[in-house]
Amino acid sequence: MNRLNLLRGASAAALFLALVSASPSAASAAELEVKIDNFTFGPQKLTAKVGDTVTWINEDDIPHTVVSIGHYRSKALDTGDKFSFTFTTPGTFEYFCSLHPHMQGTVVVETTAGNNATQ
Ligand SMILES: [Cu+2]
Repeated sequence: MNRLNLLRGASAAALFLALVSASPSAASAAELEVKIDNFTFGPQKLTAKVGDTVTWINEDDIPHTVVSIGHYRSKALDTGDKFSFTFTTPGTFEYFCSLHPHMQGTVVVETTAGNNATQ
């Protein structure tokens, strides 16, 4: 498996990801980014696949959080801070900033089976 060669040099985080990925469909896991700036998540709606990791980066000059009730909750992110979450189930995950609840975004997580061409 080529995948094992990749993982051998990777971080413990990647190894953890491989261990928690019960399904082989997570083999093409990607790293996606959402930037926080000017009280806005960008892109506001992100499409990911099961197994993908989304990292939010606060590029604003005030703290923000990333909260998806029942799924994940970041601490207050200062400027330059990051928060990552790996999506292991398909679905539509709406989130917001608990400090500024009008700041909202969505991550749509699709299954990977037969659907690898679009982003
Ligand atoms: Cu905020």
